[in-house]
Amino acid sequence: MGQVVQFPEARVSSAKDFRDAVLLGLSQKQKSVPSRFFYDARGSELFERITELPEYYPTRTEIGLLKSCSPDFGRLLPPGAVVVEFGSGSSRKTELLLQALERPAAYIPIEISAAALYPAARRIARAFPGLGVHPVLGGFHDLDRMKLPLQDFFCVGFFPGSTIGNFTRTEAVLFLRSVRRLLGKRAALLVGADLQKPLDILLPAYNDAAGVTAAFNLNMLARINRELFGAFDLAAFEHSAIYNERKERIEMYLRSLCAQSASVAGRCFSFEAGETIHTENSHKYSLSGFRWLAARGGWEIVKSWADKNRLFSLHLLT
Ligand code: AVI
Repeated sequence: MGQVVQFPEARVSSAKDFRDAVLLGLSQKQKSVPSRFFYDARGSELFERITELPEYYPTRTEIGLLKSCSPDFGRLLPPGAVVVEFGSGSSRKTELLLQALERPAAYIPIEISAAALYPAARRIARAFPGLGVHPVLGGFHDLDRMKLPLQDFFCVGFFPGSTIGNFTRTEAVLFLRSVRRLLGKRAALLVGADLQKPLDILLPAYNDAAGVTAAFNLNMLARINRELFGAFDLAAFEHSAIYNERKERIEMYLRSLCAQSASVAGRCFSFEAGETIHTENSHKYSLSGFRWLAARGGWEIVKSWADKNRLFSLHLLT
């Protein structure tokens, strides 16, 4: 069995971060709550269910791509690399990358949820004897504060799932620059990015017939009720997901079905009928749009892959 050795913990998102972000977001003209707060235990469970929905093509398409491209990874990336995964969650896709590489030296999963991080790290260590596994508890916001002893290794960053699409373009550029700083010059980065496509495929992926995405979105209010002494009436809000053509992204909202008010952590917020809380952006890239983004983030594309239906893309950057 590979060895699990923990690095010192990075800062973990606290109850105060959640409270401050919710109170600030609900005080704006366009009310909002950052999408990173979707993923409490219930939200993570609902997201796992989303990935299995017939309408939600990204996960299965990306897994298919990771399998079909694996000979390329083995050819393009050097032996003995250290794999650093950002937001590793259950590390399910990582196994495909680790299998494709020649004698990877170590795996460093970086993840905000301890409940996801440590069991996944143990599973990978069991599956890859001889691999050093070093879990780091922390979020994307902590990258600039992190120091990893990577100078002697070629590093392969891994950021699958099109999570980069949940950042605005500015945030995505800053993220790519932070990854470059963390991994150094001798590094590659494998990123999954969802592609632009006809709306009859895209919209159902965020408005599924079984209502799992709606439950995932509404869980944000349930989480506020549970953790911040919130008093949202969940039945008085509905899920909405639209495509913003100009910004090339899905936008998710919670729409108030009537004029109402709700208290959160002792503060009262009013809603007009039809007023929305913005909860998520999910940007969809063209191949050239992603190349532009990578360049601004300090990376160059070595190779890009897409499935035959051009639903999803993987990019190897250096
Ligand atoms: C995690 N992220 C890439 C998902 C997406 O497609 O943007 C989150 C999601 N939101 C609704 N469905 C899935």
